[in-house]
Amino acid sequence: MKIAHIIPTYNEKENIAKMIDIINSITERHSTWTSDIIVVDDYSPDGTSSIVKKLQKKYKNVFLLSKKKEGLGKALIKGYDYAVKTLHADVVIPNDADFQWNPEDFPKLIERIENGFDVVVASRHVKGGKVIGWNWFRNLNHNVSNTLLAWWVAGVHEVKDHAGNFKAIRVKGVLDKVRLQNMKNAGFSFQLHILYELSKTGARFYEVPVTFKEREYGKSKIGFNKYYLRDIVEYIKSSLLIRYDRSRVFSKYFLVGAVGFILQTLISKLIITGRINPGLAVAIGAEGAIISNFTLNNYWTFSHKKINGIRLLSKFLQFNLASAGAILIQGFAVGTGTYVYGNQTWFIFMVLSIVLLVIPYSYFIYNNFIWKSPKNK
Ligand SMILES: Nc1nc2c(ncn2[C@@H]2O[C@H](COP(=O)(O)OP(=O)(O)OP(=O)(O)O)[C@@H](O)[C@H]2O)c(=O)[nH]1
Ligand SMILES: [Mg+2]
Repeated sequence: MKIAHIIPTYNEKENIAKMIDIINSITERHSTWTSDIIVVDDYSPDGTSSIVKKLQKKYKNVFLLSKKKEGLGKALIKGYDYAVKTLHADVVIPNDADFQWNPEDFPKLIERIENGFDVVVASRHVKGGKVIGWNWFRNLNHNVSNTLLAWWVAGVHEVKDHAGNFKAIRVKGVLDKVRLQNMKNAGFSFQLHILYELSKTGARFYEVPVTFKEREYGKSKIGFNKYYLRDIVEYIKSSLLIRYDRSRVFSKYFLVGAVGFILQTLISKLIITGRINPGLAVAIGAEGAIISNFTLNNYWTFSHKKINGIRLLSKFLQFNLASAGAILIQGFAVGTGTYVYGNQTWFIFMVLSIVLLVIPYSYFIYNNFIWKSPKNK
């Protein structure tokens, strides 16, 4: 397995050599792994790059990408891109240089990739994971970005820890599907955005519990500096854009449902006028709507999780079953409503049951059963 480690650096002269040594010594213990190490340095004034250049004489697998200071996001985009397009890695592992994430944990991430997961996130928020030593300011920062923005506003629920850098990502069929060149994040919003982009590829996510501690050497780049406000504004913007993008799926689903409804009405009407049993006519109309819903949803609404080949058949049967559920829900709601309020109210209860019950029910079933992301744990 060809692994590319990506280490963004800004003033990490105390850390970078030790980090490279450790990654290489861990890799040596695994005969089936090879490691490349990409350091993306923003012309650190402390001379980080000259340390890396010296190490390049000792290690042939160390690559240095130097660029002007633009922020963590831009550095990571450059590193990911190099790992995929130039080094043709199988797995990409970004990590910080400062040892807050323990590089010794990287084999645990790879193990899950070898088990078939595509994105394995080192996590502080699953059982067994923890943070040591954050002050109230870092806690507040993290909770606002991770819980309020990433989880609630953006609605990225594939993982619980969205903010960290340390993770392992499969390239083939996953990271190589993400258009890195379209990602414009300058700051730490990249971490959330890349998780979202990866989720759209249908990737299987897993979170490995780890301990995150304080840095021993060098200074943190988080805090009140000239990039701080820019990065926060960008994070809020990213969260809202992700929410908007996700709601596009819902809008498409809604439109497809409306087309299905019209189709069912038209088909039923056409057949009814042709002297066949009205019950049969409505049933044929319903199946017409089911076929249209399934096809349009598969090739449009959920095209990012498209079902292909032989699975189309079993999924179509499942879809019919789900639709039968929707019919039962409507029948029950209209039956009960008209029983209490009289037959003339049937239309009100039909509309209410569609809006309040059938639309959320079907959306849930489609997302979690028919077009579910092949998931998680
Ligand atoms: N190339 C590059 N690397 C950066 C930039 N900002 C931060 N880094 C690196 O990204 C990693 C994470 O940055 P930190 O400052 O440790 O941020 P953090 O871990 O979120 O914050 P702390 O918990 O306070 O350390 C470190 O390896 C930094 O050197 C940047 O603008 N450009
Ligand atoms: Mg740090």
